[in-house]
Amino acid sequence: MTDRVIRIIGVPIDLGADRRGVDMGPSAIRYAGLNARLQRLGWQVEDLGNLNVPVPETREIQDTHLKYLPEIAKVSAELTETVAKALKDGVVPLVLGGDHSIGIGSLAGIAAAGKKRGLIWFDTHGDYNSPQTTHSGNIHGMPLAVANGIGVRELTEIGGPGKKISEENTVIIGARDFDLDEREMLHRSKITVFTMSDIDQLGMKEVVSRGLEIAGRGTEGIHVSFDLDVIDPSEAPGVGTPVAGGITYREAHLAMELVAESGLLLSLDMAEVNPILDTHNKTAELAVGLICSAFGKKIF
Ligand code: HAR
Ligand code: MN
Ligand code: MN
Ligand code: MN
Repeated sequence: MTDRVIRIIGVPIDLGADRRGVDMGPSAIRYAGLNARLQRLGWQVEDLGNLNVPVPETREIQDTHLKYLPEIAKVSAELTETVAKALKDGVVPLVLGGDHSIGIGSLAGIAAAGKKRGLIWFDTHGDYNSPQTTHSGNIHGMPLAVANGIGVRELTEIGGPGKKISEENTVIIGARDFDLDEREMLHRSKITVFTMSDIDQLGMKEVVSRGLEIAGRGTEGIHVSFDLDVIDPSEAPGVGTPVAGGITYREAHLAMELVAESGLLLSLDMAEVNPILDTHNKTAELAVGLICSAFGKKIF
């Protein structure tokens, strides 16, 4: 029954983002009843607690193009090992952010475990900046680029040299806010991008079906990295960087239900919950609901 074990890994990090608060994401998500709800779905849950993450007040920014690089590199390396170990142990890693720099360690951990996996990245943002293209210097705007070998070696070589994703099997869904050079780089890559406009035109069902086909083609399964800011701020106000025009509550659930139905899901990140900006833990509760949908909760 080891395939029915979910291992929760909390990463209370906000060093990758400007706005403080997403470091409290793992607490808020647990408070919303994550463990008990997964157990009710029939999963065994092992909660590892949180990785050790320094708070920004104890550190100084050294490079304004790569804020908190040494600290984020260290946390990412630890997350890489933790995720790789989970996969070797045959359990399902569920990584709770924290800002989306957690994607660096998740994807490096999957690669380090020798798994060929597709990736679906639900996000308002491309997270495909380099130290040259970033306007903010925030590393949470870079994890997908890092996983694809773009950026400084302190980040790209975590878990070993080489790309951590297969571009052909990587899909972004829900994007609506790119930096100009970031957009150019993504156009030049083989990553597939479904924007909000694509979702408007095709519908979420078709977009996710196509995404699963692309991510699942020739792979052992898929990793889903879910940035809560992909959801419209009216439904998910508690996120680090809210942007209008996002997916609805039901579209988000439908996406996760389709992921569950595909049987392809092997690991999951939930990122960017910001309890300070949330109203009565609404966004954290939504995060728990989406995790449950992804892990097989059916309405009927
Ligand atoms: N593109 C902008 C930057 O690089 C904003 C990135 C915001 N990222 C997240 N994660 N919230 O998706 O700073
Ligand atoms: Mn993101
Ligand atoms: Mn985002
Ligand atoms: Mn620019």
